[in-house]
Amino acid sequence: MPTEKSFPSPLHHPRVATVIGRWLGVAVVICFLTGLYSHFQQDTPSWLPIPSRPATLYRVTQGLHVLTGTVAVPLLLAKLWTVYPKLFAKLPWPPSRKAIETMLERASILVLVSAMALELVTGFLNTLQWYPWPFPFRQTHYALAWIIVGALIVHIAVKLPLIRANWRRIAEIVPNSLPPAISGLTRRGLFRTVAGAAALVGITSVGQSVPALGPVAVLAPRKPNIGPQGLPVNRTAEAAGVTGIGPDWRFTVTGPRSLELSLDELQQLPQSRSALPIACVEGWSQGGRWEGVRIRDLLELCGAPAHSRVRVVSMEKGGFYATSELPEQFAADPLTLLALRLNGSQLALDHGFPARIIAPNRPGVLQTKWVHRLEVIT
Ligand SMILES: Nc1nc2c(c(=O)[nH]1)N[C@H]1C(S)=C(S)[C@@H](COP(=O)(O)O)O[C@H]1N2
Ligand SMILES: [Mo]
Repeated sequence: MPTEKSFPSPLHHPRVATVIGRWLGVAVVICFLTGLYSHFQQDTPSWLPIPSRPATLYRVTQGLHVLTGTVAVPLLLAKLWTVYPKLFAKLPWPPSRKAIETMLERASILVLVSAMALELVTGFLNTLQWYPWPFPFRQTHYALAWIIVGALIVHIAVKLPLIRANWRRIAEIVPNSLPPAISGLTRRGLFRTVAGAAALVGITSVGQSVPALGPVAVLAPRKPNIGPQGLPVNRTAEAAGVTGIGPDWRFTVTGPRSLELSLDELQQLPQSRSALPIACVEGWSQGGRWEGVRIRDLLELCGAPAHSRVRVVSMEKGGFYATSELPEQFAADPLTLLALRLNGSQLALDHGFPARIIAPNRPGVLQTKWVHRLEVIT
């Protein structure tokens, strides 16, 4: 049975754990905060009015969320490698207060590590649009995030003396009795390797939301410029069971004065332009030039107050995304459109023909496609 002493490499040192832990900590905090923001966009508490500007904020926060989550994978592996000899440390015997404390601490680390591993794996599979589990992804991912934060606070509190003692650089002592094969990699060498690995996975995946890095995005599941009209499709019309429209198709707005408009009539209304991204929760984003009718113009046409909430209804039957709601600040924003055109031509069926919602600072899941009804909620 190995003991802690069976792993003599000086890289299993609290200084190494502290440095890599700091990097991981930064990634986890950014990932947590941007994740909270994304969750609240989709499940908005009444006390939190989310602003509709800056228009590209969600694109940035979600890009950062997926980027920091991805970079956390090599950082977590490196951190675990640094500390794994601790698994073989002998428990103080006979059972004393110290032994119980050690057991409790190990239990909290078990919770932390397993929750983090599960969080990163489910998040990564989500970027692949693969949901091979029976539980709802978002709620589970959200609950795990709080477990991680709780366990992390306990972990940092317990380790605080060690973290403080190793916060600053201390001379590296390489015991000269070690064979060169073990003492070969210095701390600095290890830090460079880990930072390099993290940077590499980051740079080769962030291109799914940063077009300039698209060409090197070999790890990105999506190329943001590939798809009809230069925009990826998350759910095709076929998958959503939407087949297009006939001549009798009417767009309706239910409100104080309800409206019924043919596609022709929608096209005759004053058209506005918005340059806005689709920023998918699954990690890709891409800008588009949209043209269509402002939601606030439609509100005015149907005699609704300028600050009304609007329920958006798709022709898609069932499914999580068949309806959405525009809170009043989004409905009132002049950039929010019932879009009919994308990048200079009529919307492709897969992008929501004949009409879809496009609004600033919102997750892609709320940019409802194949819209045929708006309901004013006052
Ligand atoms: N009706 C409906 N609208 C929808 C969806 C859907 O499945 N059904 N998918 C959403 C998601 S998850 C995203 S990211 C965007 C993608 O839009 P695009 O396919 O035009 O790029 O559409 C959103 N609108
Ligand atoms: Mo999405």
